[in-house]
Amino acid sequence: MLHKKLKPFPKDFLWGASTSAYQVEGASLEDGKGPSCQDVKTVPEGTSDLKVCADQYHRYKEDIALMAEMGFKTYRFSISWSRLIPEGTGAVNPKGIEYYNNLINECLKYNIEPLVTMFHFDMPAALDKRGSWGNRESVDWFVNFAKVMFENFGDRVKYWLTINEQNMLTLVGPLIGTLHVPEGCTNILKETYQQNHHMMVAQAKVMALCHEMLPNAKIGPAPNISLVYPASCKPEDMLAAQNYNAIRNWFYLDMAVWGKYNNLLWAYLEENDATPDFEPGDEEILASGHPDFIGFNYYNTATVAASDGTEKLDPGADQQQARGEAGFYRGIDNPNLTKTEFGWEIDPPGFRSTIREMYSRYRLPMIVTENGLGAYDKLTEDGKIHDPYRIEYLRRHIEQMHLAITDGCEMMGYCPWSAVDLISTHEGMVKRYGFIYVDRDEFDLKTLDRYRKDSFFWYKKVIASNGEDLTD
Ligand code: BGP
Repeated sequence: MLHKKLKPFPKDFLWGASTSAYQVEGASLEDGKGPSCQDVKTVPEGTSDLKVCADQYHRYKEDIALMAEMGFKTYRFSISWSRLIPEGTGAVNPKGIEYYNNLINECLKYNIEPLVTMFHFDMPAALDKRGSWGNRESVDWFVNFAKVMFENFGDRVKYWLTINEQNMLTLVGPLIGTLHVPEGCTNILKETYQQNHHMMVAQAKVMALCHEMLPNAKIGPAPNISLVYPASCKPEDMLAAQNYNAIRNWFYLDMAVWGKYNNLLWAYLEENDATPDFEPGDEEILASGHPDFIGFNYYNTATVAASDGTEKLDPGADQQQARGEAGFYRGIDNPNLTKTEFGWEIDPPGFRSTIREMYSRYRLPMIVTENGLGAYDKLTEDGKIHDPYRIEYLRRHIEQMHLAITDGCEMMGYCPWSAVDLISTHEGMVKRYGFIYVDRDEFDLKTLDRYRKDSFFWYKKVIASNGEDLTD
């Protein structure tokens, strides 16, 4: 659709950016924080541990001041479960409450709306030992954690996100250090989807609890959604695209919005003898949780062809790679797209089609909770970071979001990844995403001082013009 005139961004559009606790905070065992699964995992060779990260725990005031300088309307951060409740259940850590109170108040001081992710890849290690999401009790653990957050922060936090990228936890859990597979497990897929089922039940309960405890707050899921293209117009490729769209994308949103298993996903699980067990009452619980909006992370689309029956799951594949599964789909590179330095395809028009598709399926307002470019930024002698590649990437995505708004899609906000440089899920500190540069290397902590990248000044103009001025 070619538009002659673009609709403006909504006037209360939430411009901001994102981080997650275990990737940005550091202070991993300070002030009573218990370890999370991220603190006890073996990090990939050659990458930093997660002890200090960007040290936001000690530098939040400086970081929030810089976000305010950019004109942020919102800051999406996550709350570390084991900072709040060190053992995951039981005693609450007063220092944890204090830290998040300070962080929230600091945001509000500058009229920055806190957008809180409740769970971002960091199960308390104590609960990991008890089976993590594989233990049915995880539903109650998560509901209790949510209650503690609602009670302590619900007077000031209006926007909540439940589970970050539940689809990636399920599809590539071991890569991001989260999937707990019990010893002797003979059907890993069934175990994985059982864990996933517990997360779904927990999410539905928490959405219902939020509406009950905080009637003025809004809550939604935050999956990673990438529209899946067929490799060609061959009908078999289209069927494969529908398969992978269901497995990767729609299942998670069908569940969050309608409380129902996607039929293609269910058929895939049946085929693999991997359907999860339901407890009595689960169907009702799933149907009782309703999001007010959809948060979603978008990095790029995926492309698949028909399976020829020989595909094997590649254990090294990450969040943005369609791997292929015999009988369902074969992941391929899209020859029409370029890639980032870290091998992720770049597809701004795919952002527009992903938004359009989501809106036509669910008709809920949407907020982009991640989008961004990981790159090897360099600090120059005179304290500058020239990142025209990031400006270009973000500009092209914002243009497409603008077109999607003109297409009639309801967008609430845009929070690229990331506000501040932080540690990547599996590629260390060198894969930088921030508007704010952090002076540290992979293993040398240096000064941890903050520097404004060129993209910082550019994004400030974008926000000041409410998305109208995207020039350098
Ligand atoms: C998403 C995660 C983030 C983040 C981002 C970039 O999958 O929600 O936590 O890190 O991707 O990915 P990476 O760090 O692998 O480059």
